[in-house]
Amino acid sequence: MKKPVIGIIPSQQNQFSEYKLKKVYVQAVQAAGGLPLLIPFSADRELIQLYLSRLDGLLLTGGLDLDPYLYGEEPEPGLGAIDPERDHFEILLAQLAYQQQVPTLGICKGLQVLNVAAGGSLIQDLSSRGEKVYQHYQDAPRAYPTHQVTINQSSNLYRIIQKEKIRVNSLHHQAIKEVAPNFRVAAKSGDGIIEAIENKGPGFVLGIQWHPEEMWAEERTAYQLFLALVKESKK
Ligand SMILES: [Mn+2]
Repeated sequence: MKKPVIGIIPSQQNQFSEYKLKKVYVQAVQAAGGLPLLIPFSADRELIQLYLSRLDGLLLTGGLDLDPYLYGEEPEPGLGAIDPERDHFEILLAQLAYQQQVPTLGICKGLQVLNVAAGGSLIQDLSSRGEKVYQHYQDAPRAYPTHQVTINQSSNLYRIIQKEKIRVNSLHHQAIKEVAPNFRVAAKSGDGIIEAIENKGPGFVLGIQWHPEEMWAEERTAYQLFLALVKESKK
């Protein structure tokens, strides 16, 4: 059986000397019928193109904060740690993948990368917004859903999940500020934070602010996102 090759982007640890990737991302793609392939970072455009030419789909994973310079802002006090090497690689990768209509699912930082790569911006630290926002970095176990999101009924995301309101886990302290022109909002939490974006044009590009990879085994609405990526990557 032919399985679509899904490129997965790792993060770095130990002062950026080692790659690391939570196995749940790999397991979710495997369970959905994809063939996961871990993609190392590169600053070389030609090399990134070569990797992309071998991929049927792309999974952008969670990680550190994005360098605000990439969306034209100076760092605020609440900004967390950044990995400039990953950011520069991943922004270019996301731009090239978008141009070539490689089906892409971005999770957490992955959603933020998709948005910034296409010209959008981020809220650097939600806690600086005071008590008007929910707790978006939960203390609960990672797979446990702690807040609700409302899915826009005219969105592609709604076609995948077929529910208007779902409960999700939440492990982010940044969020989308301005949505990039190519994207539209697909889901929001009750405090007005953007929790999902998707491509307005042709091609499957979906960004999810929560962490379905932590919930896929027990939560159908999380598993459906990986099924959708693999299905689109077979086309
Ligand atoms: Mn959230």
